[in-house]
Formats: sequence, structure tokens, C-alpha cells
Amino acid sequence: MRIDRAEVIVTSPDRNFVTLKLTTDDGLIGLGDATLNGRELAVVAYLHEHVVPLLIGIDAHKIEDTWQFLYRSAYWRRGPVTMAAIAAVDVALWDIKAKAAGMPLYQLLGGASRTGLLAYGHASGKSTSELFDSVRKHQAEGYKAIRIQTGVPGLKSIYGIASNATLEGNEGKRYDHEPAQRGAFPAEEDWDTRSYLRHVPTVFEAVRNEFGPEIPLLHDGHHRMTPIQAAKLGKSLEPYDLFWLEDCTPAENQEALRLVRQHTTTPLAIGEVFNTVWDYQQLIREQLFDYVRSAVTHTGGISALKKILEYAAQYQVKSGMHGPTDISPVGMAAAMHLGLAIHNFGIQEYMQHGEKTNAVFSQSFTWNDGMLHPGNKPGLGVELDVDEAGRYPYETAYLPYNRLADGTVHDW
Ligand code: GCO
Ligand code: MG
Repeated sequence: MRIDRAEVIVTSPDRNFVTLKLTTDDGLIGLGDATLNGRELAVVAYLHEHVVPLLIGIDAHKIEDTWQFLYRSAYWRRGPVTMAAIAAVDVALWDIKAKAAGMPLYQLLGGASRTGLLAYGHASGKSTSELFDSVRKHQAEGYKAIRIQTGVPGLKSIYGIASNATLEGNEGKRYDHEPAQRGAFPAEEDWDTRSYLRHVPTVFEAVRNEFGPEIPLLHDGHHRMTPIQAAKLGKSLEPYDLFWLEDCTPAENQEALRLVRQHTTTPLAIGEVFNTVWDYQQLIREQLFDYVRSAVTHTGGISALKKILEYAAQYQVKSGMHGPTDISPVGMAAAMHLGLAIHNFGIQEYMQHGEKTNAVFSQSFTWNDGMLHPGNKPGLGVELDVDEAGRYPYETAYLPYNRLADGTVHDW
């Protein structure tokens, strides 16, 4: 079974997605997600110019060998563009192998270790009452675990809160700030860490008083704090029993979490911007965190993320795979198959894709009572309608960025 055709499909139904479609000589199709939010075309070029020509004629069954060949023959290692491109090939080959076997992909990864995947959604609001409405809306949709992001008094727009996020204004429309905003330049947001640190614990106190002690609550710091500020936040949130505090410090400095860890028992999650096991080496070995945030899409695919998670398992670190809408339905399906199979599954982030996206990608997963399941179709269980995809050409879009009151650029 050889690869006969390799196509890179760019589509922008509700947002930009990059998909690799591999076709074998016996007609099996494999899909892989290569979407790198805000830098999509860099991965398209990497695939088009340097990977697609190497794939034609290879044995589609050789997943590990192809991974090693693409990683090592490039000489230049790691990095989000390279690893997203390799991920797309890896996932497409797993899709093909599982279709050839006539099995849902999770069966080839060891079989199901659980009946479904606990998923969390994103509740947010500029004010506490808007936030409560958003939590209730998520509960009504079945979510059993909820991320809490809130506006901060004095700040106009910040991560996790759409600038037009009033429920009234968006009636019926899911909050979706995750699309990088379409436009030729990144939108500017403002930031003040002291105001944030004062405000967030009051919000969690209000949420616990309103919704009780049971519901797992999460929060994303989105890389904005210094280690000592993060330690302070973790400590001040301890009474509210968070499931996790995510990306409390900029992720590239693994050592920063040592200091945070010394001061707080609030569980920590990090790694959505990481792309190899090396980004986790110290974190895992020293048990400096609790949840691996990497997506299959950005970490070299199922083969590579499975290895990271198996390493993490030896240290009681669990999965918490990234699942915003910038992970395509193909990437989400890959995450669900992997999450179902591994032993150390923790939780799966799940923001729901829009209708246009679901029309481009038909999917077999189920969402029942707060739990995801990838479904039982052979392969990933996702099909791409190329004609439908063609209706939505790529649109330039950027993630926002941050400035402090004095104009200094800050981490976003
Ligand atoms: C999350 C992430 C996203 C990222 C986005 C960037 O926890 O879901 O932080 O919100 O900002 O995926 O592309
Ligand atoms: Mg995050």
C-alpha cells in the first residue's frame, strides 16, 4: 500500500484550517491536521515544498519510519512549523492504517481504556453575572467541567473574553474568541497583572458560592505572570479547589515552575505551545506540573504525543490535550482516539466548531452528558468535503497581542 497522492487543503469556514490529505494506490484516504493558528501558510509551504514530494511512493504502513525520516532528514529539528507538518503526515498515516485494518484508530493504540472522555468548555464574561450565565449555558449543554475566564476591572479586552462578549449581543452564538481575528494586523489588547491578581480570586469565590464545590473549574493564565506572581495566584486560588491553573508563566522556561510549585498545591497545566518531548523533559522528571497541554496537531502527531504521555505517566502526570477551535475536527478526532487509549488521560478541552466547519468536516464523534467519544468508524472517523472546503478560501488572520498601560509589549 503506497502513497499515490498528497494534497494540502486550506479552507476557512469559520476560521482557517490546513489539512493534509493522503491517498493510497488502493484508494484509502488519510487526513492530518496541520493548522498553526495565525501562521497557517508557513506550514502549507513546508508541506508543499518539502514534504509532499517525499511522500509519493512511500509504504503507507511505515508510520514510525516515516516520522523518523521526516524529523531526522530535515536536520533542523523541532519548532512549531516543522512539528505541525510532521504531525499531519503521522495522523494521516494512522488514519489510513486504521481504515486498512477496518478499525477505529483507538483500537490500534491499545484499545479503549475508558468509556468516554471528560471534556471542559470555556465559560466567560466581562462581569460576574455574564460569567454565571455562561456557566449555566455550558451546564445546560452537558459540560461537567468548566474553564472560567473573566473580565478585569479597568481592562478593556483580554484573553478569553470576546470584546463583544455580551450574551445578549451574541444570542445563540457560541463565544469564540479563538479564531485569530481576520485582518491584516494583530488586534491590540491591554494588560495589568496586579489588577488581574486582585480580581481573579474574588471571581472564583463567587463561582464556588453560586455553583457549589463539586464542579471541576479550570483557569488559563495565558503566560502572563512572573514565577512569583504565579505562585501568589496559585496560593490565593487554593480555597476554590481548581482542577488546574494553566500556563501561569511563559512556557519556554521550564525552571520557572519550580518556584511556583514550592508555593502552591493548585495543580498546574502547561504545554500548548510546546512541540517536542524536550520541552517537557525537566517538567516531567521533576514533577513540576500535572497536565500535558500539547495537541496532537502541534507535537509531531499521535506517535510523538503518545511517547510524551507515556513518559509523563511514569511520573503521574496526565493528559490535558489542547482543544480550542483552532485544532481542526481532524486534530480533535486524533486527540479523542489517543485520549481513549492511554492510561493517564486527564481531561480534554472541547470548544465546539461552528456549523460551516462541521459541513466541511463530517465527523463520527459523540458528545453525551459531558463526555466525548471518537466513534467507531474505521480510521479517525472524519471526512473532508473538498468542494465544500473550496467555498471558503484562506483569509489572513492574526492572534491578538498585549500592551501594558505604558505601551510595553507583554506576553499574550
Ligand atoms: C486554550 C488556548 C487557546 C489559545 C489558542 C491560540 O487554552 O485553549 O490558550 O485559547 O489561545 O489556541 O491559537
Ligand atoms: Mg491555553
